[in-house]
Amino acid sequence: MHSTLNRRQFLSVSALTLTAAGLAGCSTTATKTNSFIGPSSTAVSAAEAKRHRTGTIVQRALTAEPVTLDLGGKTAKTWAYRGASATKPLRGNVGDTLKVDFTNDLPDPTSLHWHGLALRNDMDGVPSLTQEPIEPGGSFDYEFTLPEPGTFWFHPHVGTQLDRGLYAPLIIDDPNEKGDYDQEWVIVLDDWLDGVTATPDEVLAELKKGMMDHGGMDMGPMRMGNTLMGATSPLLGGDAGDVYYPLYLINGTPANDPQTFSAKHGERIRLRIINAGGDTAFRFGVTEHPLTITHTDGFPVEPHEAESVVLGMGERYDAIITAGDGAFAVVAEAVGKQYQALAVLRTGSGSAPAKDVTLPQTKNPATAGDLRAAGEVALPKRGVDRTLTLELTGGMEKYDWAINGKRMNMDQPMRDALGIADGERVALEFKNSTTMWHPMHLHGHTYQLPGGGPRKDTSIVLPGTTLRVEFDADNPGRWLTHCHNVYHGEAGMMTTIAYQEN
Ligand SMILES: [Cu+2]
Repeated sequence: MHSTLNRRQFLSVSALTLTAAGLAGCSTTATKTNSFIGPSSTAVSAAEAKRHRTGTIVQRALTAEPVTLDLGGKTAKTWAYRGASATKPLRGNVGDTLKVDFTNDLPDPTSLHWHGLALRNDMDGVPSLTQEPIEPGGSFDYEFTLPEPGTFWFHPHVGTQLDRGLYAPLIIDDPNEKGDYDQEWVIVLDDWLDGVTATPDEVLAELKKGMMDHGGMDMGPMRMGNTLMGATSPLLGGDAGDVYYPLYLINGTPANDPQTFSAKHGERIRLRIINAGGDTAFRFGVTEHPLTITHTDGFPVEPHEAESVVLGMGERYDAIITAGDGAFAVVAEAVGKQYQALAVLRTGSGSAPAKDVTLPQTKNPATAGDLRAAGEVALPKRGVDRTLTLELTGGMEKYDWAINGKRMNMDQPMRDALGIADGERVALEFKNSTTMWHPMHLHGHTYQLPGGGPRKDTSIVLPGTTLRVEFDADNPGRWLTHCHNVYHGEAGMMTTIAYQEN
């Protein structure tokens, strides 16, 4: 039997739970906790009412359920969505209301998080922070205004679930944008192990047992159980990843069964590339096709030519290519891991590219630091009202990844919350004091990188470096910021940024 909470019921349950969580928290912070705006506050509905709305309702049904996949001849039991997938995105126009009737047919609680959207806080899908977990057999109606056009995606915000098949793109169109291209392909990159070598929960348990520091090894990546030792990359400033994956996928298919994209010679193709991986940065490119990068994390940038581009987990890049004559390899190299995902671009005759085809290495791949925000999305110049320093701490030995030395406990997500006030310009300083890179993600906002850099919601922070970004506090609520390495996040590298009550 399905239990359904309508919006009003869930809001009251949610309010009670948050109060209880605040009281149960450390007594010295209980007062502070209660002075933050909650997801059901009038400030949240007031912010929603101010969003541009078309009046169109896009209604979809989505079910999370156990499935069996054929991955290039390997059978994998996993969890996925009925109603959306890498090749079947959710899609709407900016200003439309997206209504998703979501059912949980998984054996575990779950939620839907809409990655990158500055949406209303009570629809952000973070259990015990913005809503109750959706129990097995339960359902939940997500309903919110699509706030910005661009390439987004969604996944659960519970445990390691996103490293199963639980993800799909959410594409938001701007009907007024004159897209100068003939075709559009959504390209979802993923590292895969679920149901092949282990479940993500088993991997996390293994990682939590701890291991030796695997930096400084120079014999290349070495598998030990489900962990990967010695996977390093100069591009990532050291350790590339912790986890051994037997497969790398483009749109759900591995390199031995590649998807073929068909086009006509000379057509301009917009690629919307999404890294949905759990522990892998990808270097993406198309052989013999320079990329013109036009967007990152949904927001336009000044067009930038590149041979390839690096995406951390959670990042998106849009790029235009002009299709050549023949058959070409669409490659996503698992950075530092010596494997790659593959698809084929075909416009004419010619043999399919070999599985071990490599991207040219004549130029450094593009990263966010090479890009500049398009003028219309640059933040207006103003002084910073508040600076929050988030020191990224922890390591492989104890698997104690944290922010400011504090590991998030999702039973008490407000315990160490950092306060901000509505209307402030906030600087976030991600100071990486670990020996590994982290793709840091902020919910509910899109910050700007320094020096006129791009607007983004997920950024690679290299070891030993500090990345300072700025955003305008214009979306009241309680928002996570965390490492999008799902194992680091789950180990505790998360914190909450919360709007104070006026
Ligand atoms: Cu991390």
